Amino acid sequence: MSEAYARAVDAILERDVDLVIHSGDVFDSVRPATHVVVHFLKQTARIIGRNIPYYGIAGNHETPRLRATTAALEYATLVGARFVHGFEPDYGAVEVRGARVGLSLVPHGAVADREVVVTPGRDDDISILVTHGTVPGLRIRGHELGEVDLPGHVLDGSFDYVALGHYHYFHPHRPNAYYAGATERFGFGEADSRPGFALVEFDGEGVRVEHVPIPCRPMLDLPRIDASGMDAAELTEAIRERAGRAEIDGAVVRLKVVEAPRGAAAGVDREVLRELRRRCLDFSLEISEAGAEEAAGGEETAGAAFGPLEEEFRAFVERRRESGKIGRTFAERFLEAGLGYLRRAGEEGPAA
Ligand SMILES: [Mn+2]
Repeated sequence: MSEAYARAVDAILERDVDLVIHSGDVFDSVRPATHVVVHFLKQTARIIGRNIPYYGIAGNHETPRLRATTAALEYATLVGARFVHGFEPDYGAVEVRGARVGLSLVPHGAVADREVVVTPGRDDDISILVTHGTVPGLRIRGHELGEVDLPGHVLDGSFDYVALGHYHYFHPHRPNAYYAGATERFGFGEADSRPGFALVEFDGEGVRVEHVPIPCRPMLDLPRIDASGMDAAELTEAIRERAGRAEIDGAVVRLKVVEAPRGAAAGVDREVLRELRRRCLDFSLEISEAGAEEAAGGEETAGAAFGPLEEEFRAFVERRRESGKIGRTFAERFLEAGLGYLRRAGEEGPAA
């Protein structure tokens, strides 16, 4: 939860919508920090303040493991939004321009470990299913996601629209079932995503879905450098050349170097790196030495134990965040502080 949610609300209010739906993972942990909750409530209240009904469900990140724990999303009711966050499907209906819109709200907790069947309300003019998880056949970067938590029958009810949450990209599952996509990027794995939300229009015949992008800080994953046989000066030049070909100013930038001969990384010109760090909002240079990739089983292996320290630390923080053990804001600060120490240690060298 960050400024991205405020920008999403700005864009929503510019568009004169009749209803707002959040399909889950408002928060990235079961116990979000107080300032994160307060920010969410303030921005949510801007929507309610315009008399726009707001419904939502809990995603996997914010669903408590223990049923006795109250989800932070319950706070949303205090400002007039309705979020279903328990372990049962729920239903709500709202009058929109003379039409009765029925919402079947199926939080992640209701699909996680059992079979649910939901069907549209009998008197609905427009029926919408809101749920959170992985649909069958969802492919990310050519890989089919193994674990499907939204089996076909959950989605088979004859709803006019299915609002899906979980996958961070705007993505059609069926002509009337879309992942809205996330309002911000959650790391370099999503450098190519466009944060935003789905604008859904019903015209009595069918449904039209459009992606509304929202402003975000640029994130660039520069083409990796194969440093086989390069000495420190050549590697410095290759880094300078890669950075020179992209619009890096103010962006969050990552550059991976692989197969660097032993010792070449330590000899990269510090002044060049300092200049890149001045220009970028964040410049992350990830160098792995010759042989490291094979040992780690290729680049897809997140958290392999052979990468350089920076990479390993990033993977560690990312795993903690993914598992919900730490929140996004804390993870960002922790990562920033940790990388700062590592860089300073690297720049000062063992003599200092
Ligand atoms: Mn999720």
